[in-house]
Amino acid sequence: MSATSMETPRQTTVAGAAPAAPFDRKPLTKKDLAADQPTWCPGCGDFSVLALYFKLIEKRKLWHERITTVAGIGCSSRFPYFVQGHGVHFIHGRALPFASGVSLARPDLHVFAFGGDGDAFSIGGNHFNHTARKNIKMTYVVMDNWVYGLTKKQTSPTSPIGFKSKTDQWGALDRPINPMKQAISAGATFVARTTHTNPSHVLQMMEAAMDHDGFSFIECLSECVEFYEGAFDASNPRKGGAFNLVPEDHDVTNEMAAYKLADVGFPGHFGVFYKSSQPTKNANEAKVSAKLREKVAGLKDWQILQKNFDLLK
Ligand SMILES: Cc1ncc(C[n+]2csc(CCOP(=O)(O)OP(=O)(O)O)c2C)c(N)n1
Ligand code: SF4
Ligand SMILES: [Mg+2]
Repeated sequence: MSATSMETPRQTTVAGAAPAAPFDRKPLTKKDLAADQPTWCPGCGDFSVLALYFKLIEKRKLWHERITTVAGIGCSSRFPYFVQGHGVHFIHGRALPFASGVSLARPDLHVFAFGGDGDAFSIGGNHFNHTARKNIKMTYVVMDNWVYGLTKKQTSPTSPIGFKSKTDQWGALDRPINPMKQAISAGATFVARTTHTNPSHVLQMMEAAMDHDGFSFIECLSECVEFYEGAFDASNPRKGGAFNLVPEDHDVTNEMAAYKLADVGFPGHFGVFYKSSQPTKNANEAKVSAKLREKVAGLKDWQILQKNFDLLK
């Protein structure tokens, strides 16, 4: 069979499974995927996340028509600019509503959303909660640097108390949110934590997240060397810190146990905290849609639309 994407048959994703290769075709490599020289500062943790995304695409043979890369606004959210593929650099805090639309309309591809702690938990906080509770199938990687990087050092929702920034010159006063607790309590069905300083672990978490049928969330610590240097040293063995994996006896299906794990002070644990199997909005909507289609069998899509408009008259 020809290897041109024009002739590639549309493939429906089996619930929970990563899109599989329909026929022998060379995987995309970093060379095919790198769109531009990232404009991040030298040493920024975001480089590592991008490199591992390329690795994931190559390893899992995710061709262009099988994935899309969505982000909001921020240094981390520049991500889709640097990926040669389908994607969008959207509005600050609105990556998830956009990603939800793609996910619901295109069950044949996997949506990856990337962004920062501000994008996810400040302006996008409500979208985060609702996308999680609706269990919309996608993978959301929050590159948490505990600061607003792009706008040059304001306090973010994950900045620790006492952090001195342009908005808190005498030190941050407000208690930070805990992304893991937030995700678990919002209803995310896959919740994991990793750090840019451990590349193989980042890749492992991304793969597990992608294979999950539902809303999969990863908090990836990603150091802002410009405005919060050394923030994560305590989690980096090369800087004298400790990288502790989730204990082997942790039950990932136990929500309370996951919550307890998330309560451990920094550097905490790394790995999958929580995973549960719940119906996705994608599956629920598909059922409703199939039922309604039975009632209008034989009509073309535009005729169904016209019927709906007529009802509104
Ligand atoms: C509606 C809107 N409000 C505010 C901004 C300004 N702004 C751009 S990025 C950003 C925060 C970025 O922080 P974060 O999401 O943590 O990403 P980082 O740059 O740290 O990766 C803000 C406040 C904007 N672009 N749009
Ligand atoms: S300002 Fe910080 S987050 Fe932004 S590119 Fe530079 S190091 Fe990375
Ligand atoms: Mg940030």
